[in-house]
Amino acid sequence: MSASTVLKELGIHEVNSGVYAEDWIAAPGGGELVSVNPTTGQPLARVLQANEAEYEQVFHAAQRAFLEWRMVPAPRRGELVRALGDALREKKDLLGSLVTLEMGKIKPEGLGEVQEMIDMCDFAVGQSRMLYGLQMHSERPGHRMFEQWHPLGPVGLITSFNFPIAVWAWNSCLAAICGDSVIWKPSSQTPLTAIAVQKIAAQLCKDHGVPPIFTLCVGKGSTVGERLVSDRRVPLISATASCDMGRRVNRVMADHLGRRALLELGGNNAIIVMDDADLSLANRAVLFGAVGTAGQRCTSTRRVYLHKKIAGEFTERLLSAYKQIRIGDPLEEGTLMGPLVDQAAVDIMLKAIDEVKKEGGEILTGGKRIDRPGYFVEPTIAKVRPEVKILREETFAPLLYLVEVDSLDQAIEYQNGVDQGLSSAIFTRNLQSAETFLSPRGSDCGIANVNIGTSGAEIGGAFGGEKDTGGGRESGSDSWKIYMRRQTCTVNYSNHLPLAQGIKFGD
Ligand code: UN1
Repeated sequence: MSASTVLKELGIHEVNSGVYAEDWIAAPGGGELVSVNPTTGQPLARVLQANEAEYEQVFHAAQRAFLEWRMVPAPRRGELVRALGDALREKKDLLGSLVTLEMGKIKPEGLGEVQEMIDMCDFAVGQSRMLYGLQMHSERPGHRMFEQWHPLGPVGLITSFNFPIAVWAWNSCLAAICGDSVIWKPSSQTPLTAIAVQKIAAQLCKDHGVPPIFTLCVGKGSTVGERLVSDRRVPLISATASCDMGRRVNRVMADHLGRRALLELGGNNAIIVMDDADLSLANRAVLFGAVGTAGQRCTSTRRVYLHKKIAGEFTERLLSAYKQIRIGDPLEEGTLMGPLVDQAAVDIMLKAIDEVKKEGGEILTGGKRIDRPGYFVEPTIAKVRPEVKILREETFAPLLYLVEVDSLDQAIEYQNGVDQGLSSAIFTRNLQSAETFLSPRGSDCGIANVNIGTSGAEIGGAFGGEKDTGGGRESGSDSWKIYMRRQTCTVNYSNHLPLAQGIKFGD
């Protein structure tokens, strides 16, 4: 299918409104944005962004929708999300292709992204009947005590280019069943994918006769982003971004007590390969973790700690696997790695490679930009000493560092010795090593895996990380709770007024 067919089928025109309040705003006044195909460097289409006044319109629409939606029973809210899942199933191929066109990940990963949305819909439909609160036994006779969960309000959602729509689904599906509305500010690198999803979601609300709980506000970070983050009427900001951007969000929100920030920031993830590991498994995991999505996942593998006994053999195997990587048009079958998202991403990678060299690292393969249109780079492996500074930074690119270690303890120390704490993995056949890695003195990350890589997490678990990764948790497990407010209630059905803690007061 050609690019123009994909765009046409998803309702994308040459110029598009990027702002949806109760309906599409015809000609938003916040300036034009050009969406570029990173494979060719050529424009795909243009988008008109929101200005401050249009942000206000979006906020009010989301607020009005919330006031109505919060009174709809949660299982009925789930029906909307079920229909969303059905619509996504129908459009899976088109949306997957658009993700590939606009962001540059290979088509199977584009399809995987849409599948992640579909899975999230299924999960949320079930969850809509399981917004459980606990019941406690009151210490007072004739009293009942329990907690209940109420909808929170309009949720501000800031998403990143690398998972332009899956992260929308993680948040929006749960927000919807929890009775919230959503104000979505997508990445300026992937506005078309956002518009395509918004069209589907908005139409569903209309078809189901429910308030327009999904809104969209494409705009500059300096106008819409700042406004959303500093808007105290928005009780929750869920942001996937860099650590620097997360720090900014936290600083601004610190002035507004009670507002919540759900942050999913930089990863800098590591894999430990022990001397008893299945090297073929470990190799495949490192390959997918480092080269998949051209190294542009938060969960991408950046560092590998190799036990010295297998370091040589593992490195040989990995280098020969890197020779097989087919780089090219991500829509073409058989391609394993597409382009980086833009020129800035290429520059950042090349700068990091310079840094590696300056610090005495050895480039084992790659290291250069590829001479063709678009933003292609060579997947790169560098052998470095454990103390080099660049190991502490997350470079959002296919740049992998190999480090030799003497023992499990040393590997864990190095792995944990960075500021970020998203995903981690160990390859070993030794139960003690595996369990030590998972124990309180093991990995300090939000995700810790044994014999699988750092990336490609399922939606059923809570997703997120510790330290500079921001501490937020999204998608599965009990992540729904952040989209609701907890209320503890005590009901007295007796004729007496006993006080807690046995206090006697005036009788
Ligand atoms: C991200 O890169 O922001 O675990 C999310 C994974 C995906 C999600 C990554 N399920 O790689």
